[in-house]
Amino acid sequence: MINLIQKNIFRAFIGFLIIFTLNLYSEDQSDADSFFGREAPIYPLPDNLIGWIDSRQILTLNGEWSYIVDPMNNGLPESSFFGGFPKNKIQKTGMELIEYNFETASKIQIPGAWNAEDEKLFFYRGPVWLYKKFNYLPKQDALTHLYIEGSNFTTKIFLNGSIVGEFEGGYVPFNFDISKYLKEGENILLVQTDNTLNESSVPTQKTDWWPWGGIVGDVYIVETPKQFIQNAYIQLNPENFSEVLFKLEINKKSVGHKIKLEIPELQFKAEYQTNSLGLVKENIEINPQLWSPSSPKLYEVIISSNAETISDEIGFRSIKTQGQKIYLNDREIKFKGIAMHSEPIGTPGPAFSKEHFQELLSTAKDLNINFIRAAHYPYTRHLAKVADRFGLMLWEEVPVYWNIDWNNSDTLNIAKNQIARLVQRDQNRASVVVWSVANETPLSSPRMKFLDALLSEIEAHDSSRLSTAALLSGSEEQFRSLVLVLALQGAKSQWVNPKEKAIFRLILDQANIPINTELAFSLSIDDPLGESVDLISYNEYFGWYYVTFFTEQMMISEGTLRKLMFEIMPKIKIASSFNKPIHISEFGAGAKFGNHSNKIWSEEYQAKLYARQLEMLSNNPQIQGISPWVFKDFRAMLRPLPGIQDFYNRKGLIDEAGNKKMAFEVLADFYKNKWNKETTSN
Ligand code: GCB
Repeated sequence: MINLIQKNIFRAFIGFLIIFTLNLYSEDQSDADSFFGREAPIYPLPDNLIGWIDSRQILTLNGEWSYIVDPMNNGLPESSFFGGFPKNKIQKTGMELIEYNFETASKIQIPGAWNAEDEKLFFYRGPVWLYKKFNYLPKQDALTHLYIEGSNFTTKIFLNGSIVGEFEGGYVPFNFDISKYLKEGENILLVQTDNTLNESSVPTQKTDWWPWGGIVGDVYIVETPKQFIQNAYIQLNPENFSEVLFKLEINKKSVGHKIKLEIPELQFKAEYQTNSLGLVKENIEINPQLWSPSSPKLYEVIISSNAETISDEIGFRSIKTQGQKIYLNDREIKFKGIAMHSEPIGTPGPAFSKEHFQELLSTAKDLNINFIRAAHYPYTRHLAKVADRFGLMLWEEVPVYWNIDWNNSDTLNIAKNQIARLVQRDQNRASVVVWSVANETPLSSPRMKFLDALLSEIEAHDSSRLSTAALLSGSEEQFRSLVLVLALQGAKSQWVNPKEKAIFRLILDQANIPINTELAFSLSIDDPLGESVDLISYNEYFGWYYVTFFTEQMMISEGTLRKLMFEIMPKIKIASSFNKPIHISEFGAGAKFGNHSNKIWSEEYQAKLYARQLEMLSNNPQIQGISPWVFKDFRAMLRPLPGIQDFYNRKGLIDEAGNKKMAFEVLADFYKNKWNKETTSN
């Protein structure tokens, strides 16, 4: 008998040796498993997004997690012969060969970016594994989901050694049904987050913000009944302010599912049943007090079925454009805004919590704003929730930034998924009045097709808000005329030195323009995307970048051109061939807090640029909104200048610690005292 066992063991060992050796030397890599890797398993995609998350049955997994950096991407089951990290082999006797250990690995706080929390990972771009142990008692007759509010940028999830799935595209929430993987007692969740960006990702490789890696939003275990309310939309009917539109969907297409809707403050209570598609669609007569910046009224809305109750605080308002004006609740309004990045005051890394956004928004309110551009990607849901309460209107955006791979259908799918998830999550936020599909995307026909597809995706979910994209505009020819306007100013100005004056005269002579000509620079925003969007948004940098471009060409010093630019700015005309309102989505200048001089990077230069810009913009009647760049200095790999930038973009009105620069007051004063007081009562 013993002999037989020994023989079998010996056979198995020889068999293993043969397979192992064959695999080592196998030429056909696509063949079964090899020493160097295995065929990648299928990673399922997330389920439909669960809405109204804050009122669900939740167990939070926020808090301390362990992490291991994996620059060679060796921990995936498909890339290592040892079975990968998800196997989570445990040391029992001290004789097991294991070259990783999550129990003794360094710890990190989740939500949070590992490149913010570990100095060694500051510039790192690649895979990092996150590990969390939790106790659980699986429920009968219920589903259990894993909900992650945002994870950058490719995320693979394993639970108790099994593959749960994968999600590509950061910043937005996603969820998986994990019921079948859960055990009673201790469970081990392992998440691989990879912040590598490539040519076809969204955003693409080059961005002027930090690619924070890791789980950057809440992580929850969510319990629902087997048949549950997937999401519900309840918003004012823009055509009739005493009516709201109510749409609800359950996870299974079953007819006759009973739903109760209550708005206690309005003494409203009604019951509905789902149709054969599992939907409820109703126009409901109520007479809500409307939400507005001066009166951000929210109502408790409760939805229930036999098995569950969900609720939210919801405001009702309308937003539209007509001709060149914007109307909130049918009253004209201007967007008195500021642009932001999602980074908290005083703490490095991404902003993700209610507290982060409360601090950011309450400081931003000192600017007398009513509007925030949340650039350039979705923030966590807490932003819009806080904005709802603070009475701030919001522009939300997806990271279709600069040059995306317009022809790549995978890229388009990532972007579509991002905008759809953002809309589905924030569709009941009164504060959200603008969806933006892109920032500074160069003209081409594949780009038009791509962006039109994103606009249609929005339309499919929500047509009640304004659509836009921050455009780049102005043809080369238009900008050539800026050279002439600068030359005219230079030829006339007393303070210009004779040598430069002579150059200006020469430029004018060559263009056949007499020195006493009155010529103002006009910029026309005519990007064809203007046809498809409600709001014509435009980023411009008069007084900052739009000077540097011309110095070499004109052989004039940058100092002279900057001074001349400030002189001509108030007369610059900005308009669009589309009969729609213009929103100046960016302008700005870099300044280091505490740096005082009359040179660039000083607070004085930034403040002066703001004064000139605001004069220019208020002289242009088609401009109905602005959101200068930017509220706070933010981390940016493109900004290395030692002593000034040190990897911060310095265009903030406050620095990273919250210190206000001089331009802060210039903008605050403009919004308070100068910009069309009559349209601010809303
Ligand atoms: C832009 C971009 C923004 C940059 C900004 C800058 O036009 O939209 O992402 O950070 O300029 O500071 O140059």
